[in-house]
Amino acid sequence: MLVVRSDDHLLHAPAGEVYGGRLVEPFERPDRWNSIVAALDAAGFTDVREPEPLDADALAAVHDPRYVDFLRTAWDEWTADGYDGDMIPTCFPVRRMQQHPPIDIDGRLGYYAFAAETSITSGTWSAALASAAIARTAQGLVSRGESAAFGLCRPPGHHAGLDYFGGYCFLNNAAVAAHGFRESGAERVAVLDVDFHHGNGTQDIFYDRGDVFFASLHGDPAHEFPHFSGFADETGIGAGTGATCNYPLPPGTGFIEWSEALADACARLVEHGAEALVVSLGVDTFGGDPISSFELATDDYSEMGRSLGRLGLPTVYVMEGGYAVDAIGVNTVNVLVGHEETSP
Ligand code: 6XA
Ligand code: ZN
Repeated sequence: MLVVRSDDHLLHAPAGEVYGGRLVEPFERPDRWNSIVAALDAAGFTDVREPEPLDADALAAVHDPRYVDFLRTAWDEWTADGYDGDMIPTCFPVRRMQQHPPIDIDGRLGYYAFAAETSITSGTWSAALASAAIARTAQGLVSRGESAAFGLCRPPGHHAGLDYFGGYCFLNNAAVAAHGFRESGAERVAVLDVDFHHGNGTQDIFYDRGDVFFASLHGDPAHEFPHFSGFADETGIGAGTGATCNYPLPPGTGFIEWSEALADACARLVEHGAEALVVSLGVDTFGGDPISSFELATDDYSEMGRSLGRLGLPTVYVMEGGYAVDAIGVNTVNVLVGHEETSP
């Protein structure tokens, strides 16, 4: 399987993350990438490509252009206002407040954020753009005939919605790939999100579209981030009615129960007629993950990959979460190897 990756991820390295009332070392940090690359190298995934530059239309198709402009200029506006720390949102437009972006950058930061653990730094825009370009490049390679590709995206993307960031995500890489498949001729596309957290951003972007089916298996938002999205009764709207499918699962979920949900999600996406598949691949479902509560084991990821490969669809994997840094490489690679074992 081809791998698409870029050193530009290094440009995004916030100094801290708001967690448990403290500013701690971010869980989503550059050495995650090193762990995955080391495991890819060890497993012989040597066909590595750099991302091609992203055309502007690819972002405009899945994000509000005003939000993209905000991300592009945010750091310069922040420093022009005299600030020099990372941009951490602190004020949000909650119920019964005005829902429009103010002029000053502090206000716009809160307007476009949905969570405060995610900072914007001097290099965040460049890193996020490269990450989205990785997803688009991987999709392009698959649309041109590769059976599957892995986009080692960092920062991740599945929490980034039409016009908001949070959960370590800025641009929605999976959505860029899914829309890319549509542009390349697939009538129907599926995004399957196996990260521990609900892919609220991907759901948001495709919620009213019938051409992109979205399924997510995740920690029940009654207990887990992103708290306000990912419940089973969120099933799509308008033309997208029935094309969103959520599997909220309880803390302590192990691979047997998780696999039952996966089988159901796979049956649904086949039923939907998907001609191409984007997998939001987070491995924070691992039992040793420091911020999650599922109990998957390293070998389970091989079986997960075999199940996904059996779908026989042109597939792009995009990297999402996973924070047990020593284990995420092998867990990720196990999925890709499993996929190759069973895909036609
Ligand atoms: C914030 C937790 C963010 C989790 C982000 C993630 N306390 N998403 O892994 O997949
Ligand atoms: Zn996650």
